[in-house]
Formats: sequence, structure tokens, C-alpha cells
Amino acid sequence: MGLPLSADISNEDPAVVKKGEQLLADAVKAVRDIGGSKLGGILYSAHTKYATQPTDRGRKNSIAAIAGIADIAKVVGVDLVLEIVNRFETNLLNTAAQGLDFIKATGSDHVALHLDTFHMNIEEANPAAAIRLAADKIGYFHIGESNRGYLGDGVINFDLIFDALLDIDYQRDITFESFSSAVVDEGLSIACAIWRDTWTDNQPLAEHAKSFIELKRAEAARRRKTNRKP
Ligand SMILES: [Mn+2]
Repeated sequence: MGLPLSADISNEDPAVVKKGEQLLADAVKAVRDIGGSKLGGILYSAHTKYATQPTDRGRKNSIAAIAGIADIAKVVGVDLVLEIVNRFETNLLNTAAQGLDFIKATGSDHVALHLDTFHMNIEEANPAAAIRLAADKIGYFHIGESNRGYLGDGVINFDLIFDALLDIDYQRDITFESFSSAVVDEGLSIACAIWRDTWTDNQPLAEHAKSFIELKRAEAARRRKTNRKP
């Protein structure tokens, strides 16, 4: 999920923040009602390319709102995971370190990070180091290629990613994320700047991703046993 600008909890206007809080509270309850276990995405700001710098007041508004939503989520048994995304999709949290600072400021033990290799490839100096830094604060994980298409068709070094996930003993979900305007919702495709499709048939794409992830996990485990660098 990503917030619209009209309900952006990182806005300076309390009326806009209030709309966002209502939207997030409704979303948490909707997740519970469909039997889901977590709400993730750009929950702390709008999902958009901002034309302005984040402000201190806006950041504080977002922190307070997320702290309140976390209380609701805890009561209804839904995890809250904040997706760290690149500069073109939010102005507030672009790195895992920023995300950790934000979580600390909420004072809540019910907010975790949602990391994504596509975004880390753009923003982190060292994506594997970011994973190790966030460690048990990672509540959800997106595997995506640098062009958001087939895994292995881009520049991301997944060996280093899977070594880091193994090092922190990551046991939660790993979800493959890819985009094609032929399949994915038009609004989301535009927000993610999907202007050309690297695939149109999702079945072989998903099968390939599952095999790729299983292979890379197995290779990382074997490397660890033999103490070999990728
Ligand atoms: Mn993602």
C-alpha cells in the first residue's frame, strides 16, 4: 500500500494527516478481516515523486501517526512493515538507516522494516550491509531486479543479498516483486514509472523467480558451509 497525497501523514496540515490515519486504520482492519498477517508499503508518506523536501514537522506528524496505527495493528494482530523506497517514490525514507531511526522515534515495538532489493540497489551504499544493519527489524522482504523484470536480467548481486539474509537468520517472507503494465494495476504502474514491459506472461515469470530464489538460497547455504566468498 502507498498513501495518496490527499491522505499523506507526512503532510504539515493536520486535516490531511487525519485522513491518512483513518485510511491506515481502515487498511489494518481490512487486512485482519481477510485473514492477512501484515500491512506493508509506503505507509509513512505518499507514494509519489515529491516536488519538495521533507519537513521536520511533516516527519514528526508521520512518526506520531505510525505510532498510533501500530497500537491498533498490535491489538488486531497485524504486523506493520514500512517499505524503504527510492527517491522517486518518497522523500522521507530512502535507506534502511533512515527507517531504523524512524522506528526508534515511534517508540513502538510493533513497527518493522520492509526492504526491497530494487530500491536498495538505487539508494544504499552497500545493500548487504543495510540488511545486516536492519537485521531483526526486517519484517518483510521484496526481491526485485534492477529493471523490475526477470531475476538475473539486471545488475543486482543476489549472492551478496542471500549471504546477508542467511547471516541475520532471516526467517520471514521473501516475496518476488515485478511489474508489467499488461498485468499490474495502471495507477501503481504509473507511480512506479513502468513505461516499458519486460514481460507480459506472469506464469513463467513467477516459476522462474521461485526457482531463482531457491537456487540462490541453496548456494548461499553451501557457501557458508565451505566458507567461500561469492
Ligand atoms: Mn517493493
